[in-house]
Amino acid sequence: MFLRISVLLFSFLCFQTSLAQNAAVRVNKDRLENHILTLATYGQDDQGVTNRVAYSDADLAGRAYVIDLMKNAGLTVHIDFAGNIIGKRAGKDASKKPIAFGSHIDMVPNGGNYDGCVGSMGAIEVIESLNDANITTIHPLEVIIFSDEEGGVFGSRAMAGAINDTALEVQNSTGYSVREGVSRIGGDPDKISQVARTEDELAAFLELHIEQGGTLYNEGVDIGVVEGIVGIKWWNVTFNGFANHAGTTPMDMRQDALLAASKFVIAVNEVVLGYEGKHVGTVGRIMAKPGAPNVIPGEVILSLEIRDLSSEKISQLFKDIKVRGEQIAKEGKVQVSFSPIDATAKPALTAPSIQKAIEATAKELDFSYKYMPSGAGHDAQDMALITPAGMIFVPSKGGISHSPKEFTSAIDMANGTNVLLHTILKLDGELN
Ligand code: HGY
Ligand code: MN
Ligand code: MN
Repeated sequence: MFLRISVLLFSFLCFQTSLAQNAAVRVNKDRLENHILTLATYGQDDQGVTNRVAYSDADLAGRAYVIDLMKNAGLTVHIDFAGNIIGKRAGKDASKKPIAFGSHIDMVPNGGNYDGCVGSMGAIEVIESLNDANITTIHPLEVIIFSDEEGGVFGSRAMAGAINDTALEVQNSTGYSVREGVSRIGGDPDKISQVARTEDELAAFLELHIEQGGTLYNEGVDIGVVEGIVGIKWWNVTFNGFANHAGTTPMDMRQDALLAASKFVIAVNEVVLGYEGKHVGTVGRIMAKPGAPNVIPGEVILSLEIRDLSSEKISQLFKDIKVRGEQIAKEGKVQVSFSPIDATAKPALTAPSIQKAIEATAKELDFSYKYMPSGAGHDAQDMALITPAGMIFVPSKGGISHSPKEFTSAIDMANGTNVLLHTILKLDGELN
């Protein structure tokens, strides 16, 4: 009897001690910053600006660095058919579903070193901090570095089973199509459908990310608890006119595709501003053919992007924009056509239970926090289709992002990573 009570008491004390040890663990700020700064050297030019668009040589080199970091942290690493890098760490109970977390390391052209990288290096830092503190979680853990996030959350969409063949033909600024790019990074475009994970495969997904807006930075708030992530739709809009001699064709006889396209750019802005709400619409790319000073442009292809938390709102805005485009084309004696680009991210809400876990963690760690939506797209929005998902935001200086001027301080990155670490530990104790 005495022996049994002693054993019980001993186990209870061990449990309390391990809880106290878990509560005390903190990430290594300097190591995290060092990894961020080293990752930034992959694709860096002489001016110190990094270009690491998905599928570029720089992306390949950056991914190799990240794989090394993951292996050195003791993860068992593999690349799935979509090119996602997945690192696994066993838990105490192999029958439990893994808790997954991660982000992306690819960039937009001329992007910044923090978008995606903070969540990726933060995820690896969580593993290293657990290693340092000798903590084994109950659930297995998975670090996921998603492929080609900036080309329409490709890797996470594949994991959510939302990729069609047309998505493989989308080209990015490297000139590679997704099909070619996926092969370059160790995936297999013909087996993408096998990457899809079922709804009961993961216990949860968490993503740490810079806010990419100025709210946290301007208000001096440490942590953003993300409530939902906007949907994003892209189209190619093509104006076809008639390429003709710019010196001999009178002004009233032209079918100038670029003139019509220019009016369209303004119309997009007017339609978007005509509705109340936080939706946005952008023409971010334009190409005029044949592209010579002495030829009236015969064809213009431009991009159209619309974002909102509501799919209905996106459809309504597109409908109005299309009507305006057709009017402009008619007046300019040109044709217009709209073709969707298969890079759609659906609007997604994060799981309230995970929002609460992030909030409770921020409070325990004594950080100020704020609930907020995300105007940027993220891998978490597709992961939300297959598992309860949550996002942690940290401040981004001046709200600048998709720019080499993007910056998040080492302390803010460490704060967010500590919230990520302790939210994982909290969920590890709470989830089945
Ligand atoms: O474009 C976006 O919103 C994201 O940064 N991929
Ligand atoms: Mn981005
Ligand atoms: Mn990102």
